[in-house]
Amino acid sequence: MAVLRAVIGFGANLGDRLGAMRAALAELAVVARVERTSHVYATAPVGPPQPEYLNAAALVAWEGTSEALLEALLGIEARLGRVRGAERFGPRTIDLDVLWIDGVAEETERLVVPHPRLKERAFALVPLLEVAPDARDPRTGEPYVAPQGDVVRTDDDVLWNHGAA
Ligand code: A4P
Ligand code: MG
Repeated sequence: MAVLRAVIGFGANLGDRLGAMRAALAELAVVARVERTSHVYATAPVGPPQPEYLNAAALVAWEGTSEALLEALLGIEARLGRVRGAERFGPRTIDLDVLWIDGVAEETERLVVPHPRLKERAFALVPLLEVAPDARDPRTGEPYVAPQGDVVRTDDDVLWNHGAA
């Protein structure tokens, strides 16, 4: 089975945001090899008015198909108690997205890779480039460049605390 090199995006803007992100990463580490994790970024919400987000990213090696990776992420979201609201882009306790897979461009009913709004989203691209600075758009071969956005790096890592002495 092929091993995919993938970047998973983490987002949360309700409840114990950092706790939910760390719990999601711990679950992800059970099924994938986590190779790098980013700092946690405080980001202004994009979409309807809602609380501020935390966003982060993890670079993983995934043994299996991209669809199976998505299924694993949806399972983690469900176990962590995410309730999908009616509102698109609305608030969430935990959102796990397949942001990018090395060399893969695909579009099925269930999964679009790279994430369709990746290039316009600083809150996704800034953490992605922290864990995969060499990431390129699989369609054009161009390196990604983070757009301007209201994204502030915190002292926390999604995995452990860089800030602690
Ligand atoms: N799906 C298709 N492609 C993918 C992919 N690459 N990764 C499908 C993950 N899922 C993908 O997802 C709906 C369906 O998308 C999934 O079942 C899967 O089959 P969802 O998580 O239920 O829906 P959603 O997240 O509400 O919608 P969407 O369009 O994914 O929202 P976004 O684009 O993720 O936006 N502002 C800040 N600052 N930070 C954020 O993280 N996030 C959003 C959500 C809005 N504003 C934000 C943030
Ligand atoms: Mg999502």
